[in-house]
Amino acid sequence: MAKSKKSKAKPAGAKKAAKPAPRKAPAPAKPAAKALPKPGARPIELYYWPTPNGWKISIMLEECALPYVMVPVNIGKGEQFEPEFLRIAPNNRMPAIVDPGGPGGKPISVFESGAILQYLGRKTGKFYPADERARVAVDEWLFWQMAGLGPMTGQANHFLNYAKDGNDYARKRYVDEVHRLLGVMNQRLGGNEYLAGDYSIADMACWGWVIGASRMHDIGREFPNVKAWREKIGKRPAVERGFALGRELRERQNNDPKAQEESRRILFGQRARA
Ligand SMILES: N[C@@H](CCC(=O)N[C@@H](CS)C(=O)NCC(=O)O)C(=O)O
Repeated sequence: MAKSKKSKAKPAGAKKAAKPAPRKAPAPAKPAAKALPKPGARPIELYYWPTPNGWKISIMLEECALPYVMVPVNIGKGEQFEPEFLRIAPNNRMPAIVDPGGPGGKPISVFESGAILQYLGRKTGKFYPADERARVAVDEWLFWQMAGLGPMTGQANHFLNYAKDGNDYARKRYVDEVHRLLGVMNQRLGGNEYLAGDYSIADMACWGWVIGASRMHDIGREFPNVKAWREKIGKRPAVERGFALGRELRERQNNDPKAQEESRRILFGQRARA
């Protein structure tokens, strides 16, 4: 990929950090055996902030031992609106990736975490079976997460933590829906070790959101199969590394009340920008 193209793909906000921050393996997890890049191959750029949607991709990259660099997109500062980021992720949401070695050996950018997981699964042949029946099962649970568990847990979190006052109906609606979804998952995991056959991108997609949902419901008591699954997956070294990626960025922001206030102003009440 030409140099100028690469810099085009980078959000301007990330320029403050001069270069993409290289991926750092967190201390407790064992380093991954990196897949050897082809001579001259460039790492995948991961546009990222440490949230459940971001973790899906850092976990998949770690699981596949793909070389990558993380480019922070500080969504609390509005870096998701930088024109250069919007060029690769027009929905002003992270995660997104740029793979310099895309189809035909040419760069490709991908936004939407489900599409990224499927792309990486097809690229590597890992965690996304080629057999059509097995793939349909993975897609079912992946889309279940994308359309259900993720958005509903996100809304429940909003009404529990950011917009409590006067919103009893909304809070109950979303917290109940998360409860229903956890019940569906618990049922599924009753007879299955993972959501769709072997450990797959569907499990990776759901895991971070189950961490969030576990703060809303007592999953140990009500959904023991979900809890056992969450813990088993959480112990995978690649999951530990993917989950830890950029944690310090978020902690820095969480410890700064001014940054918190600014972040709410940017994240809430968004409307179309002409
Ligand atoms: N459907 C998208 C959702 C991504 C998403 O909601 N990302 C959030 C962080 S978890 C974000 O970038 N928010 C920025 C904003 O709200 O402006 C995906 O799965 O990739």
